[in-house]
This record gives sequence, structure tokens and C-alpha cells, in this order.
Amino acid sequence: MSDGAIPPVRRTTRFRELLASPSLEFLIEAHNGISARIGEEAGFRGIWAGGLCMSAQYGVRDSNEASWTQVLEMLEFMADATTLPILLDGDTGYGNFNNVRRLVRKLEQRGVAAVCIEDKLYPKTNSFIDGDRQQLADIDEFCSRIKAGKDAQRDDDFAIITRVEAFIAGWGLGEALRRAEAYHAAGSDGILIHSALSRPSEVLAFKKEWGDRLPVVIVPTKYHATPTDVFREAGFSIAIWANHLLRAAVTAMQETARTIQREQSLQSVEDRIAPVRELFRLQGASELQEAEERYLPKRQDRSRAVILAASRGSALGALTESRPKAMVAVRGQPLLGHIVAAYNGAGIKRITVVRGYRPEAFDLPALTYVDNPDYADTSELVSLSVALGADPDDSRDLVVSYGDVIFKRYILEAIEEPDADFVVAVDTDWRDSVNRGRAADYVRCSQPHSRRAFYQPVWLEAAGEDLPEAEIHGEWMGFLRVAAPALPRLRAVVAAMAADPGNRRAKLHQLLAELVRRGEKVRVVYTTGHWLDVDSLDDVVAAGSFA
Ligand code: SPV
Ligand code: MG
Repeated sequence: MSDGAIPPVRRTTRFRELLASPSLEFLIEAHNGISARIGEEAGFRGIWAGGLCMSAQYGVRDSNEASWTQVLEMLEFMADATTLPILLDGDTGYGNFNNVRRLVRKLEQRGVAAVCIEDKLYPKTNSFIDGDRQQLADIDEFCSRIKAGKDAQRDDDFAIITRVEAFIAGWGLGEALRRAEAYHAAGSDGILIHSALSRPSEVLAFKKEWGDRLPVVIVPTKYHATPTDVFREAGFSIAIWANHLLRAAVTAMQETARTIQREQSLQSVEDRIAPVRELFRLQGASELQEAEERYLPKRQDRSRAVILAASRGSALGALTESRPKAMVAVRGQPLLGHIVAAYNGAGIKRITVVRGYRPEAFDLPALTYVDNPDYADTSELVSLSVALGADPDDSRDLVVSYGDVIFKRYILEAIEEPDADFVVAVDTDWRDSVNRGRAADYVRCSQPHSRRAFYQPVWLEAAGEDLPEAEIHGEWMGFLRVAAPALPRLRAVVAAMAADPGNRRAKLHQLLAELVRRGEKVRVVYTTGHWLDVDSLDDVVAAGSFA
């Protein structure tokens, strides 16, 4: 939740400043990470990690039922979630002097600025539950807790506030003052004087007699109706709003739970509760996204794909009467399903499919469909231009392929050439296509496939269906990968070509040739096999065994 930016002044020092400040300061209760952050965003300068609310959020009583290490664990989340100093309500210190000194060490390690310990016995009970039956600690024994805690701290500014429970336990002002004096002498950094009355008379009487010997902290939970100026004028150091965030949350949660249960619907609560994106904001989700940009290696989901699937595929006859070739089933799944699975397998989720013939036959989910209405008298270049026009996002690399070419994910991995703007996959096993006399996109490259080509980049020189056989180095399988920075140039070339009526039926190999003509470096990756171009019924049969 934290973005790690703790202000340069230590939290212990900032808590000291609050304690010493001549004006009345305030702490807001927090009981977990998100409430600590909410308190900070509201403008508070310090947090009270209250025992009542921390135990309540765990669903247990304020009677040391949550172990002190469970409290510590929550404090760590809180310290991570806020830059503010935290004053822990450390109850009685969870034992004797020995427990207090260990507590202080652990709090310092977790970034907690101060602890308040109260002069009662472990296990304690909340001051508002039968307060006058509560037994106070022996003064000398309690002073040993203070001294051991002060001796244990490594940071000079770590503060120990001592809480006088004399009024709570039914004693008078004299006992309260006697105890405060002893705690002062033992090294306490401030006195918290607590009262369960609905008027501030006890705490005001104490402050009047005590004067400024040590800063005095109050918790006006019961005397909440007292104007804050009364505390100011009396010279208190800090007022703690000790349980109000949790109480507010409880009211909201009860109301929401009842409403949803009653209405069995979310409709009437949705507008009255924080949107999910507010949770993300409070969690600091955007900071993580920025960090991922900085630290994570470039992942394939930084790529998107365009699949050109507009044509009918008349060579397949009746098979494509009611559906285009891309939707012909092979092994129980349309060709397009196999293609999408290969993309997904390579981490590419964002896929645009260009439809033309029988667009209604495309029923695969999670794809973006765009239509080339002129598919009957146009060709791949126009379809590509439709797809580019439909999605202006040039922040990801783009992979273009055909709706009738199924392939293994390996091909996509092979054309991941991080330094190349344009990459094509070229099959070295091209003679079979020539022998069968089938139309194929042949290419001539800067060098034929060889072991040397592994170490030296190979570049595309020419592409076409009728290259002289002597010049052919391979068959292009229709995969074109364009790095994000080169996408504006791809767009420009495609737009220029598509604007020429003479290019209505231009194929993608003509785009490759044009890129080369314009001086673009098109990187060739030689592969062998791992793909199948489905052009005929024989191919459909072959695809059955491939897929
Ligand atoms: C707390 O908030 O846990 C306190 C204050 O200790 S009180 O609940 O008033 O005792
Ligand atoms: Mg408490």
C-alpha cells in the first residue's frame, strides 16, 4: 500500500514534535493498513493504534485476547500504509518490565514511533467495562516497566506515554497525581489521563494541578460533547479520537449487509459505497503498475494481434457455405479457435479479427471483431487497413497473421526479435509448395538459411508469388511482427497503399515488398514447419492431424 516515501524527519521525531507542540494536536484511531492511510489522507499528523479497535477488528475482546505479536503484525501493515507516526496503545505492556523492554525493541524495528502503557495488570480490560473493579498496578512495579522500556529504546526520540487509570478505577485526584509524579520520575515522556465521565471534570482537574510537568494526553470518548476549545484552553498536548473510524465502518457495514441481505441485490447499495477503484487507489495499485513498467521484462502481453479472416475460402466448397474458412471446424474447433489458443498460449490476449464473409458465423468470445464490408472485391491489405483504423493503440507490438493459418506457439516466440522493427517468419521448407503448385508467398533474403544465419541477421529483399525459383529462400507464412515504435510507419505505408484504387486486391506480400522498397529493414527469422496453411479440403484433413 505504501509507495515507500517516508518523509525525511523520523517518525519518532515527528511524534515528539506533536507532543511538545504548544497547540493542541490530534491523533486519529486506525486499526489496520487501510484505516491508517485514510487517517493520513484526511490530514491527521499522527495515528492512535488503539487496543479497543484493533481487537475489535480481529473480532475479539479488548482483554489481551489478541496476542501482542498479532498486534505487532498489524502495526507493520499500518506503518507500511502510512508515513505518519503511530502511537501504539500497548495496554499494560503485555507483562512486566521484561515484556515492555522487548516490546519497545520490536516497535522500533517496525517503525512505530511511541507506545502508551497503562498502570493496570495483564490481562487488562477496557476502561469502560466495569472500570471501578479494575485493579491498578503497584506503583513501583509499574515504574520498573517504564524504566526498562526507556533503557531499551535505541532511538532517543522514541516516546513512552504512561496512562494513569486512577480515575477509571474509582480513585481520586490525589492518587492520579501521585502516580503521574512517580511515572514522571521513572522517565515517562507524557501522561495520558483517562476518564469515563461524560464531562471533562476529572481530566481538567488533573491538568490544572499537574500543570506542564509533562505533556498531557486525553481520550475524549465519553466526554465527546465538550467543545475542543476547552481542551485547547486547558493546555492539553494531544487529544486522541480513539475509536471513530472503526465505529463509522461498523455502522456502514451493518447497514450495507442488512440491505444486501434484505434486497438480494446490489442495486441500492452500489452508489452509497466506495467504488472498487477507490480500494485500488488506497492500495496504491497505480504505483505497482509503474513499478512493473520499470522492473519487469517486456512480456508478450505487451503485444496485440490482428487476424485477417475476411475471405470465404471458396476452394472448400460446401464447407464454407454457411461460414467463412476461419470458422471451419478442425478437430471439433474452428480454425480460428486453434489460432486464438496459440496466441493466448504465447500470452497475447488482445486480438482483433477482421471479418468479411458471413460475419454472423463468428461466435468465439473475448475477441474484438471488425468488419471489412468490401471483402468480396478487396484483399488482405484493405482488411489490415480496416483493423488498424479500428484500434489506434500503438503502445504494443503488433502481430499480423491469417485466419486460415494454424500454427504452434513456437512461431510467435521465434519472431520475438526485440531489436527489429519488422519481423517475418519464413519457412525453409518451401519446395513442397512449389512441387504442389500451390499459391504461396515466396521470399528472397539477404542470405539463405544456414548455420551462419543464426549469428547474422537476415533481411528480407523481395516477396511475391512468382519469384524465380532460383531466387527463393523460403516461404512467408503470413506472420508479420511490428514493434510498437514502427507502428506509425506501418500505418503510413498501409494508408498510402490502401488509398490507391489499384491496390484494392493487394496481398500482404505486396505490403512487405513496399516496406522493403521504402528502405525499411524487415528481419527474417527462418523456421521449419510448425504451421499449416488451410487452402483446400486436403489441407482441412491435414489440419485435423496437425491440430
Ligand atoms: C483504546 O482505544 O483502546 C483505549 C482507549 O485504550 S479506551 O478504549 O477508552 O480505553
Ligand atoms: Mg486500549
